[in-house]
Amino acid sequence: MTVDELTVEEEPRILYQPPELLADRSTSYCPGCGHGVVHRLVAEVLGELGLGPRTIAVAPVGCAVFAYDYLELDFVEAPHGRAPAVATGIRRVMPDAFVLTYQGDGDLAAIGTGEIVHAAARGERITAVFVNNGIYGMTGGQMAPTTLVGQKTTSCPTGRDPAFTGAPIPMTEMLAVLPGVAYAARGSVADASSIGKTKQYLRKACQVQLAGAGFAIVEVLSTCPVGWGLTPVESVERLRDVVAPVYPPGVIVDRTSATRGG
Ligand SMILES: Cc1ncc(C[n+]2csc(CCOP(=O)(O)OP(=O)(O)O)c2C)c(N)n1
Repeated sequence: MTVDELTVEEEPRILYQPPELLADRSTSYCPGCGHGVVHRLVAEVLGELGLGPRTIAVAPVGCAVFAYDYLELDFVEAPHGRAPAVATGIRRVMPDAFVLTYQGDGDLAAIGTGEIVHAAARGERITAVFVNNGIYGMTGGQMAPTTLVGQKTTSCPTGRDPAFTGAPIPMTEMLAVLPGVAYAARGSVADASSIGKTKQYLRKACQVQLAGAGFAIVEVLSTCPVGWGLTPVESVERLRDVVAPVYPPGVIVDRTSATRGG
């Protein structure tokens, strides 16, 4: 075989391009943090649906807030827990906007419980992304309502005791019983397959808003290696083997097609 015969004449195939809505900058998230994966999925879905220019995203306090640094979207920062209330106002005065909230579990399931419950109950036409890493990441790894039984955190160093602090709250299942919730699903960043499914859930949750069908939420089980005291690899293993059995991924309710479960 001659060198000429070895020459590749075809144009190189592009296998992957970063989504246009993801900013081209280095991250300030900790190594192994799941927020970056969720950002990429949000950027991909909004880009594929052509929603970037009309999206107004709302992120509150917590590591979630840095989304405004990495997503090329218009953002409003809400006070801790208040993203669904701020999003409601935006949605009602700007009916043509696509409104997305991006909240952590300390934010959505603790200080912001009232806001998310009532936004869901009203069937607000917003798409909520709920990143559940099981602790308060930004402030040093304290217990959240989602912390697993027995899990050690900086505010329950001997492990969460349900006799003292109650059982973990399955927020998305709780919200899913409300008739205003058109779609609720739970994904995970544990592995490539879970990430692919999470993208499908996010896409559907955006389409629900476009169809005016009601409130849509996607919880994403995520990692916080620094807060959990684990390496990034140990964190995804824990997410898959310990966290996901307690919070099973899948579609929790889909009232747009009158099916439940799955
Ligand atoms: C009103 C108010 N209370 C408390 C705080 C302190 N605070 C900042 S972030 C945070 C927890 C965020 O946790 P979570 O929503 O789970 O996000 P993560 O950082 O884990 O992604 C708290 C309690 C605050 N900024 N404002």
